[in-house]
Amino acid sequence: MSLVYKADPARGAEWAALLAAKRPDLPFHVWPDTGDAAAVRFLAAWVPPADLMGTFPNLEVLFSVGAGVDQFDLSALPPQVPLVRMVEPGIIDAMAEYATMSVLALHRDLPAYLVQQREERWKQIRVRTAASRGVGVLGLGELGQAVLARLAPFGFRLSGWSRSRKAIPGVACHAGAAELPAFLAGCDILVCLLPLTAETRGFLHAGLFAQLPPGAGLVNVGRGGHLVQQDLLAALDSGRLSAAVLDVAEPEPLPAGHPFWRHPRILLTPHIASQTQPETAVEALLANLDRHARGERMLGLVDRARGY
Ligand code: NDP
Ligand code: OXD
Repeated sequence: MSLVYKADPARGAEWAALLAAKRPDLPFHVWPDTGDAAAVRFLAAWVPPADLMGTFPNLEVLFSVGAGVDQFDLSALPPQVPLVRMVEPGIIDAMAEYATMSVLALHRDLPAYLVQQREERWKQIRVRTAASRGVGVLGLGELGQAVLARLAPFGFRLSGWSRSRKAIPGVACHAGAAELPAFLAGCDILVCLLPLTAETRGFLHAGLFAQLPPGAGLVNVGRGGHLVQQDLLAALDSGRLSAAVLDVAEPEPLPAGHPFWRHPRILLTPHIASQTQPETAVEALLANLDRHARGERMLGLVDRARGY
């Protein structure tokens, strides 16, 4: 019975050292080394091999090394093989940091000041209080809730939106399509932390931007596929949106010359809002292997019908 890791090899070497110390009885291989493929019961991958079950005929569990699973073709996975996404404190903490940085950057007009600095212009923009600003998070899962908790001490009016109803102290929670307009109307800064599914592809589009307060800011830390790029450019041009922080794009990396690279109102980072941390990820995976061995539900088990 063995475990194969198929993602960034440098981090794979860290996984190898951690697993050798914590579970020396569990043979571990970093792709393209698989050892005896018939002995592989567990695969931790960012992108699985094309012919997954042909490659690993006795696979029992497929783990995503990331929190998202949109890179997996769920219809190609046999029903008996559970797909488990990564729920681990390293990803959650880094996302809370990045989202806080982005919300504060938009709240304190950083994109406008970066433009002014390049133009050698010394011009003050009136400082608005946090209490006068609404910050809303699309997606109230592991990451969305952690982001809201980290933002709470700043004093923004906080709100969130999800498919099923949540109750989070200090956060105005909205649920479902019927409550989306009321949620958007209160978001001076909107953070997208939805998973990318058939329902959420293209979610950040002109019709949604039109429901935000004029001059709202956008943070997309979900997936590039959530955003209709032309609609963002038009909304920035018209002033409907004031600025955007984008950590994800489609495709990644963006091609040379893409308008996002040099747009004065876009802050762009290369999908680094958060990263799986080997130390905590290996702990999370081993805890899930123990649950699996006991026949219990694993943490982060993906519901294939919902796609997340
Ligand atoms: P979760 O599955 O824990 O949470 C997803 C949330 O989105 C849930 O609240 C869910 O609602 C809500 N949701 C999903 N679909 C819909 C819908 N159609 N309508 C309304 N609400 C919906 O995911 P995580 O918080 O762990 O991660 C979210 C995403 O963040 C990942 O899928 C990934 O794409 C992205 N990510 C980005 C990273 C980066 O570095 N940029 C790093 C890690 C993740 P409900 O609670 O009702 O189910
Ligand atoms: C993830 C990511 O899904 O890094 O974990 O985007």
